[in-house]
Amino acid sequence: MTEIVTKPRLSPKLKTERPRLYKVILVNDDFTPRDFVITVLKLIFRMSKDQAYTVMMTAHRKGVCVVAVYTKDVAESKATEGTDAGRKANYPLMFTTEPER
Ligand code: TYC
Repeated sequence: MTEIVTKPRLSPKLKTERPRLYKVILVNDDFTPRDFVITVLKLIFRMSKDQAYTVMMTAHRKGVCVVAVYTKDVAESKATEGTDAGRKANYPLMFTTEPER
């Protein structure tokens, strides 16, 4: 009978890596009213009126704006919540997610 010999791992992984973080990105469109975008940012992303205005205007001028950074699950559910809020009101408002670095 042949004996099975397993080699011990030479360099065991000692550290637990931090989970990769994901950006939530607000995408501009030509139809969603500015005030509606601000309301969604305040409700879902807990932003102040001023923060929400700045983020909305950045997306409006540049096409996109990073809203916040979360773990994958949280980023995806917040992006879906924001996009759904727009859809319910018949606006094409869109949030996407993207891994950091
Ligand atoms: N561009 C829209 C308007 O002029 C406002 C807007 C800003 C919509 C940011 C979406 O992500 C957005 N009514």
